[in-house]
Amino acid sequence: MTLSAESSRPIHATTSAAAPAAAASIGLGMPRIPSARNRLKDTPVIGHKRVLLAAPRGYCAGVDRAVIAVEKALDLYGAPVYVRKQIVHNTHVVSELEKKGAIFVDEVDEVPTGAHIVFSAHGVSPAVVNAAAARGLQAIDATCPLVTKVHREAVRFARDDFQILLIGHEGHEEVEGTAGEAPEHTTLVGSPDEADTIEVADPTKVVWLSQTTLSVDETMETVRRLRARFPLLQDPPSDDICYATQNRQVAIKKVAEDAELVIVVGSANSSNSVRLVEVALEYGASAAYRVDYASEVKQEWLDGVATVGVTSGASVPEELVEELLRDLADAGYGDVQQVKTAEEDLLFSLPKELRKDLAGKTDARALGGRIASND
Ligand code: 2E5
Ligand code: F3S
Repeated sequence: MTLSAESSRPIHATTSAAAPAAAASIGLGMPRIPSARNRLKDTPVIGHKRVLLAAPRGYCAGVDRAVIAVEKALDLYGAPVYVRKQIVHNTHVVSELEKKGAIFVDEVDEVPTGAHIVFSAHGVSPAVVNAAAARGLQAIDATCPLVTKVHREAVRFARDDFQILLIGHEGHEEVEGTAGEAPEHTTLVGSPDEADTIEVADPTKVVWLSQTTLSVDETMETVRRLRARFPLLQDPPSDDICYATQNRQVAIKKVAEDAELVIVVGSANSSNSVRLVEVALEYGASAAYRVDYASEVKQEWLDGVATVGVTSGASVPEELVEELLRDLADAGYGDVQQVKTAEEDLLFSLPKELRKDLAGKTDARALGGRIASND
């Protein structure tokens, strides 16, 4: 099985050694945002009030690359630059890019002929690529390279005439893109229960692939139930659930063991963020909530809570976590201890369409450095 059977093992984005799980007090040396101060009250609890701050959290390499791709496209070509779907599933990121001149559309036929269009980090099917080309659009593909890897696996297994059991959530853009590589060969498996009922044409030629942002534990349960029915089920050549998803789940599991309340910063349509809430509840948190912004935290969530766990999804800018930490400090949770379960320092080079147009410009990302080449 390619997916780590010990689901609590941290996955490293690079070859650097594992950082031992560590809890160290860190200072909040950041300027205070003047709005909505002291919204949360410092009420007494039994015990010492503190925050356990999960690490890794927040931006992954694919999100960092996709957001910068839109910004660079705006710099290079001027506004507007069109983006198909949300570049990443985060309300704040999308609204900030809109302010800079990005226009988010649902489909390529909403984009004027000849304009630049960025494909989101979640990837697109070949049908979308072809529709953009037919319309004469200048496409910049910001699909995360780790999503592209799953697309390539789908193409290869379809060519070898396998039935692909794609574990993922119906309607999610990444699933639509991956399934669109081989629609005739793909069967979606949406949950462990569905594994008990799906039908296959030839049980000797089946492989499972997955969305990159699922719960590792739930996915392993789905695979276990598939394999009970189809013993010759093949594994993907390497983990489809990406390093960032796995690392954030490992970190929040550790935090949840000691936190009564866990707050996950992330948007409602962000699969990996929603999974962090579920994982926190499964690993011991009495309560866990997802918020887009700190202002959504309710006073009653903190009633009687000494230890608050905090993390954020892979599409969440750190400034939103900082805002939450400031609000929690107002409520008496000024002691912030970081719980670090892995180091991450992976960066992906920008989409090739941008690298070409950036050539000759002094852009550190375009010029390489320690950035991984991914195409
Ligand atoms: C591309 C995987 O977690 P989600 O898939 O819903 O997306 P996201 O935008 O919140 O996180 C980044 C991402 C992008 C994850 N594929
Ligand atoms: Fe890519 Fe994983 Fe991030 S698939 S966009 S590295 S959450």
